[in-house]
Amino acid sequence: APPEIKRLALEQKKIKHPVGKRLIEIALKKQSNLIASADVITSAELLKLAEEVGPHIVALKLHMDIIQDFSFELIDALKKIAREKEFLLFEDRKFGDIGNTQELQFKEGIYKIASWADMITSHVIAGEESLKVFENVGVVAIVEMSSKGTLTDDFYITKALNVAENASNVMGAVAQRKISDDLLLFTPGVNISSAGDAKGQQYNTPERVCKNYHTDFIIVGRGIYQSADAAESAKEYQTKGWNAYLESLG
Ligand code: S5P
Repeated sequence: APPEIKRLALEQKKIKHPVGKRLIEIALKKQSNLIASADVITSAELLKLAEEVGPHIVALKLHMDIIQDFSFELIDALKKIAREKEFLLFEDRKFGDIGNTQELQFKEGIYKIASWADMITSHVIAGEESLKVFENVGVVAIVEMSSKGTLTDDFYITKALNVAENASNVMGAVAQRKISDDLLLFTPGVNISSAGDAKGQQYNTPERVCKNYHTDFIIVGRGIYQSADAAESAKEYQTKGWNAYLESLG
């Protein structure tokens, strides 16, 4: 597709948040709408994966609380790779408590997420004011989950999107459906070769989520980090995701 279509596609979104703008900038530059989910459990595995997938992604999604040997040396090393390979650090903490507790979980404890994360995920179940504590970070609201039997029904999703759209620090939402142009849409549960797992996860292809849901960013975990060659499969998801995204523009 011609470059002007690419520009239009992402700029049509009315994203005001600086982290959202930065993510769009990286996506256009790298021609990628891929976020790799690094659900590995050691620092060594995480750094190796970050190096391998780095050139192909716009952000690396993390669950820092599953790392057995967490340290701030890991954070420094990750930040260095993120700078060199141009991607953002996205902590998938899925906060879900009152504002005061979320603030402590965000800023304090072992991980001090506020000191290094560019983006975080949060449930919006505690209401709009509870989100105010996430300062200097792009918030991605969980409005709909990918798993079988999730409680995020249409009624919940409508209300959750309303909270997300009214909070100025929210730059996007995680969902399995089209949402408004005021938020970036992030869709996990993406896998080329699997339909799901035995623990409720449900998968769609990059084509399906881009064309049917008008997803901006696909999130891929096991499809990449469990493959024989993470760099090669990240490249494949990058190409498939970006092509599907361009085709979804019609
Ligand atoms: O609804 C959701 C929301 C998220 S953020 N469903 C999800 O699967 N996720 C996350 O995406 C999940 O926590 C995991 O880190 C990733 C999916 O991993 P995969 O291995 O199933 O691709």
